[in-house]
Amino acid sequence: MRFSIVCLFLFVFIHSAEIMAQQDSSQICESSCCNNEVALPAGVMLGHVHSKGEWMLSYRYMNMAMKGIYQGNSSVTSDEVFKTYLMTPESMQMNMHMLMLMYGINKRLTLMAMVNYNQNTMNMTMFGMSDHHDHGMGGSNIHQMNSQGLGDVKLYGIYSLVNETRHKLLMNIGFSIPTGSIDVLGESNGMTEYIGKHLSYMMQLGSGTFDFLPGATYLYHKKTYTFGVQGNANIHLGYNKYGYSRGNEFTGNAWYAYRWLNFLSSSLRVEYAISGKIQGVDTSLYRHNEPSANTANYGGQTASVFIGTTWQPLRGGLKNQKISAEFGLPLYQNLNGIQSPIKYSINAYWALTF
Ligand SMILES: [Cu+2]
Repeated sequence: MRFSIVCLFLFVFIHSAEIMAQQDSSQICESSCCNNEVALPAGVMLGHVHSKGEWMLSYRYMNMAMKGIYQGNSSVTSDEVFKTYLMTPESMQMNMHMLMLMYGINKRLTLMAMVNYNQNTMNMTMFGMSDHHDHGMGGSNIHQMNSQGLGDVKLYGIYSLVNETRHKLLMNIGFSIPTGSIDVLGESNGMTEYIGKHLSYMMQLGSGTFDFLPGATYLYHKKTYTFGVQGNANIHLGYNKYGYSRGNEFTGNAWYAYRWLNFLSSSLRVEYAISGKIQGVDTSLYRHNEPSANTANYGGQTASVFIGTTWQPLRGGLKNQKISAEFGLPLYQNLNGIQSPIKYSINAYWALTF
């Protein structure tokens, strides 16, 4: 008897505390519902929906720097690479500028269109001219490859399956349209091996195929923090006009974001990505030029950790805007064949809701 009274008391206590907590957050919610939740980290896309008729314009900058040479999960010397290839990678910079537009069809479904502008730079050393063999030739032994232009256009539908104060479950389905060029040629003043010829797969701006992009996000919201997990896949449908298909990718994310002040939050995120080798081959590429010209040197597994911060004013003239940034370092990399490993990543994000 005593036990059941205690139980009843506990139940009423917990239940009313829960109702109070919900009322509390719904009161804040009235003014601007979506702004009330602790923001997603800068590198997480597709983790939210909009209310009916609401628009959002956003810009995301992603930078990835690669340096050195890995075979599997450890570094190898350039001499090792020269056993098979004429050139060896030194470093690479990938810059992606993404412009996104979102629109809430109704309270469950939001559509998103995204267009990318990509800039890639790869530095390589020629066989016989690496530091090891160099006799005072200075920096002239570094050869650079560049590519830039529009990437693939992506269209998404994001559907809210569960939309409670605490728990949110979102599903997204997207398609990538091959607007990015896979015809990028070497510059006339560039490396002789690539003048007027296709640059390697990595330097091309798109996949050349239609791609299927399914994913899901789960969010656990509290007043001051959010815990989230997200999985996204990129499945390349068929082969492109040159007869190859990029390796399918899966990316998993888990993060914790904590709000210190009304307008300021920090996040810690772990990202795991796995991708396959390129299937098929671009027969115009000579695969012994350098590792990225060989389809065997693509794909693998990487795990990275990101720290981030978001500035999101809840009131005032800038309350419809959000700015966030993230810095990431690799924890683990196991790459297929010979590749340049990731050194660091930077994500920056700006959004305007209207
Ligand atoms: Cu949005």
